Amino acid sequence: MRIEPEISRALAAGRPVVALESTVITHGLPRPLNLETARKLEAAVRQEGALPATLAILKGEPRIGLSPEDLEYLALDQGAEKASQWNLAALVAQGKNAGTTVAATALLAHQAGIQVFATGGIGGVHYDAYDESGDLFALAHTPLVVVASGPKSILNLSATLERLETYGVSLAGYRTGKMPAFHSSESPFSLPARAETPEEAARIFLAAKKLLASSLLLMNPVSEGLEYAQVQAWVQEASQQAARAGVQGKALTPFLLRKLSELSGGETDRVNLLLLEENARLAARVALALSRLAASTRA
Ligand code: PSU
Ligand code: MN
Repeated sequence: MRIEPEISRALAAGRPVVALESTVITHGLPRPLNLETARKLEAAVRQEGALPATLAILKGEPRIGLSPEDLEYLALDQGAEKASQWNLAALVAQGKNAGTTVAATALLAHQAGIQVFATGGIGGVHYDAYDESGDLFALAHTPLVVVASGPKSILNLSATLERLETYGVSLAGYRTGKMPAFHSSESPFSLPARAETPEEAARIFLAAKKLLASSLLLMNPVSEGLEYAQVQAWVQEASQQAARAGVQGKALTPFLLRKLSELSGGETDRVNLLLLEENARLAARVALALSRLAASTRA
């Protein structure tokens, strides 16, 4: 893998770094909104005082941190693939370009020594039987803080929460006891813990690192979301359309996100952008808290 020099210096010095995924750039958002958003997320992390590292596979090389030119190149590549763990090795060996999902980003970020990662919403258990995102496996096996607004609203939310419990992923709501549902700030499902501050989240992660091999999934409710019942109705409609069109596998999540955008007249995209930025900011604050805690234990 290639780590940007600025990022390796920051990591070596214990300064805060936040990993950002890139499937949201290649498959999650329409062009040119994807590039604008990717730039905005990096700027938001910097504004909070941390260093952003957008991860991707470029010409077969896992890249930790992208230059502005690399970011533009990836965002414009219509043929970029979607890297999860099951195709990561082939994409690398065959020299491909790919956006990295939560699953691939978590793995590579951890290997690079990054501790905090921000995304929009995690993949999980779909309504389509036996379709479960590789994100769940990655969360179960990677010691990292993942900041997300819960599972994506297109998923079977209660099944996803149960699976997170089964896999022993540490869960905490950020200032909430109810699981956020991506476009909605609240769902009916209760979380096992909550964190009131970035410091508290950082302390939970430090305890998790000593006890477990899994991630801390910090669930951050979006500040201005959409009503839960309304989003769920759109999700049912979008899921039926996917079933009728025979959309399956890795195409399902991007298809459902586009359908929700159409059904909501663009409202879900507005909320998606907002929550991505809010999660990037919170992740930066958690990374700062982790750096401070590490410095105080060294002192
Ligand atoms: N968050 C967003 N938009 C996205 C995704 C997350 O706001 O497009 C991506 C993530 O990269 C996540 C992927 O890992 O969707 C899940 O895809 P699947 O369900 O096929 O595993
Ligand atoms: Mn899937």
